[in-house]
Amino acid sequence: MFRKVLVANRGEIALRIICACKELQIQTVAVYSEADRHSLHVRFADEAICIGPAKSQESYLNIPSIISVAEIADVDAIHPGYGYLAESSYFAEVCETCGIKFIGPPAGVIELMGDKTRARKRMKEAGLPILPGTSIIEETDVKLEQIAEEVGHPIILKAAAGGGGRGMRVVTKTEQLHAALATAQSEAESAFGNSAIYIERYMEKPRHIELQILADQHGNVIHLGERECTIQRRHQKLVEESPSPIVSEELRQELGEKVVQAMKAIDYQNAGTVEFLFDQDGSYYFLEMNTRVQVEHPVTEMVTGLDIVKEQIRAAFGEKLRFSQKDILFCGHSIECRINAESPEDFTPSPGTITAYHPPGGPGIRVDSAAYTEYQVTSHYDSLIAKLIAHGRDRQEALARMNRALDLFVIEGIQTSIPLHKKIINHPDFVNGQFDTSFLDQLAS
Ligand code: MV4
Repeated sequence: MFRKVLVANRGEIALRIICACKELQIQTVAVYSEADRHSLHVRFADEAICIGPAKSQESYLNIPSIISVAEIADVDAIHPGYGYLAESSYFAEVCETCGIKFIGPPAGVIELMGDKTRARKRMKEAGLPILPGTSIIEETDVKLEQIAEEVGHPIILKAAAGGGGRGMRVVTKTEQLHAALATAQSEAESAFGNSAIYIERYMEKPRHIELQILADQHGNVIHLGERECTIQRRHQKLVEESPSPIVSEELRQELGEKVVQAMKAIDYQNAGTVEFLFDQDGSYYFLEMNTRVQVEHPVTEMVTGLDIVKEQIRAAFGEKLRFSQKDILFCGHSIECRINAESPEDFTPSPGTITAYHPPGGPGIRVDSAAYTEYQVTSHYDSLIAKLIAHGRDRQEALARMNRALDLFVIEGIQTSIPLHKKIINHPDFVNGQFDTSFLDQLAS
């Protein structure tokens, strides 16, 4: 097994990766910014090295600094977590060149999935249904209107280098098309340094459901079922669960088989997530793929009993998957609430010092967090302070546990999304499992 791993991240996910390494008896090296000197990932790693100032660009995104630390500390591998460099094919390539194992898929696969139009085309060839759409379009394309008509209104403009919902624009009338395209292109250029835009048929009130997959370096691929991620606000997920209330055992098997086949077709390796949009009539379409461990991976861990981060490390080392699909059993139901430091009024970030912190525990409760009393939430980083995960024999028990855990979660000194989470999980539509992407808009009004 690897002797030493560098954790190229901060916060709860850095801690989560350190936990996995400890269980595998792997030494860890933390990297941290000047703002994170007193962080728990620094305390619990075997070694910790400062890589720059608070600004992410100069620290957690600073490839030369991170590679220097990897060389000096003599690590075998780097785990990128999520965000930051996790989906940088360039970073994965630099690691490969330096003889450091990047814990994730090969650079070429990250690059393929990072281009959302290439990913669509490749996944269609591999047998996944996709929405009607185009490859990259140009302002100067003759008969742009005709292309849009063929795709079918309403349409949505998306950034080819985007993902996760950023830089999307819905167009309902042909007359708006040219203006919308120009805006989308300039937004994509400033957000991703790439102005490429493609068109997709717009699905109204969909559900977002994703499949977790695991693949080794020997051609074996399995899926770990789905996660329901429809409850989002401004493309930030707030509540996730597994299984989805609308996925039957037959559908899970059908989706799983298709996704495993598609992943084999691209020689996928390591953990990954394939996202789908589900329509009201039950039809589903490939949306995009995330080539990293995701924030919401714990709900899958709770229902499968697997440790996805340890599996990522084992796969990256070259071990064979120790399970075949029939060994994966789904047990009970799990729900995650992402507790953010934010104002309940306008949902803006609420930085400050946590003056009291007491996380809930007890049967069926898990908290993934790097917070503590006196912890300073800074505006330099994202506002996630804890992931509260409940597990129960069924959805009803998971919900009851989540409810009491939200009641017993003490976080003082800053404002949090806990009141909003209580409102969401007690709403009749959520309790009944009947919701779509408009759920939060309706909750607010
Ligand atoms: C869409 C869509 C409707 N039609 N694509 C948002 C997240 C990103 N991964 C893709 N997103 C969407 N893509 C087509 N063709 C609607 C959304 C969308 C959404 C999806 C899932 C959950 C919440 C959402 C909120 C707004 C938009």
